[in-house]
Amino acid sequence: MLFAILLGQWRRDWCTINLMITSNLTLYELAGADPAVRFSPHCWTVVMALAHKGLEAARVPLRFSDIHKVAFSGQALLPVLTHGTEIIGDSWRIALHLLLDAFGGFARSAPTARS
Ligand SMILES: N[C@@H](CCC(=O)N[C@@H](CS)C(=O)NCC(=O)O)C(=O)O
Repeated sequence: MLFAILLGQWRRDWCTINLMITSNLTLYELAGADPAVRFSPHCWTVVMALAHKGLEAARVPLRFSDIHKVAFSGQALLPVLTHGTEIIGDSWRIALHLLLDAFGGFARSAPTARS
């Protein structure tokens, strides 16, 4: 019994450590003058995809006048997600990256087509 408890704790710790190592993620999001106000539905799609996968990302609020800061992504819309050295724009492409490519394939459910 004690062994099972310790094993369970170890697995939880390991998953947490693993997540911290693997989720080198930064999400650039549209925000209002108040950076706490995040009103973009496309950015929310990504926030929900991150939550679905249980991933933590650094979230960078950008106002319309700051969008030039994601010029490194080769386009001028938000959201943009960086995952290590990968740069991904477009909420749908980001969702596919999170759900299918990068973090262990399908979790509980994943979309099969954009609707
Ligand atoms: N197809 C893109 C659309 C992204 C998009 O339209 N983002 C808007 C915010 S919701 C934006 O960045 N607008 C900035 C602008 O128009 O200057 C996606 O799904 O991510």
